[in-house]
Amino acid sequence: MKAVALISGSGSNLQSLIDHAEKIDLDIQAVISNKEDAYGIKRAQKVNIPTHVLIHTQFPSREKFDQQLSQTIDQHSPDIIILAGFMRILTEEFTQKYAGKMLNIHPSLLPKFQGLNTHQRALDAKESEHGVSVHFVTAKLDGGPVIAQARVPILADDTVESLAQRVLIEEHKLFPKVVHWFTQGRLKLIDNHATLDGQII
Ligand code: NHR
Ligand code: GAR
Repeated sequence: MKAVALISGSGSNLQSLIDHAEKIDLDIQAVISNKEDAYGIKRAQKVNIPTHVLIHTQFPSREKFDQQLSQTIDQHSPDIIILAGFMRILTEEFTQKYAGKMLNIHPSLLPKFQGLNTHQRALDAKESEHGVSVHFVTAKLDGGPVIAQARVPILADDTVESLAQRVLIEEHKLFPKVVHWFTQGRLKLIDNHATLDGQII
């Protein structure tokens, strides 16, 4: 299945998808970054995946940025759009255009800690566990239907870095698994519910 991945940073989740691509029937046609120094661009180049850099600050509005993003995505006619550490909020128009075809990985146990700085906020809230969620992207920021989660303990001496590292290990396992459900046609967004094999998750 043809995919386009959107990134903003290191791209370790992108790397995990690249590493699993063949066995999950994923054909990553292009990687798009809104940051020109994102290390994920290099990861894509190493395996000859075409890359595009669209720097959001060079656009007069979110709408214009998203229009260019959409045009760039459509050049590759993907069946799935994967947000792998993509850090720009998308307009309602954009999310509606790709409804049911766009997945995001978010580093918290949604609905807890939507938005940014999730690891710091989980530590500040003295949570005993934390984790990662994969969800369908809708206009509602980090509010689209959750598909799957993985949990990790929070340890007494955790820092943002140690906790983020523990969560990332789970991210790298969970995302390919969920993407595989999608490429197999098992995972669908129906009436704003995530469904697996026709059952609401
Ligand atoms: N867009 C929509 N409409 N819906 C979602 O669910 C989205 C989305 C865009 C990105 C990822 C999300 C995350 O997993 C995501 C989900 C960026 C921000 C943010 O505040 C928040 C959540 C997410 C991504 N971005 C700032 C902005 O002004 C910029 C922050 C920065 O550049 O560091 O866009 O966490
Ligand atoms: C990951 O933890 C991902 O869940 C998170 O950023 C990190 C990206 O790492 N995503 C967000 O916060 C989305 N706003 P990576 O670039 O190494 O995959």
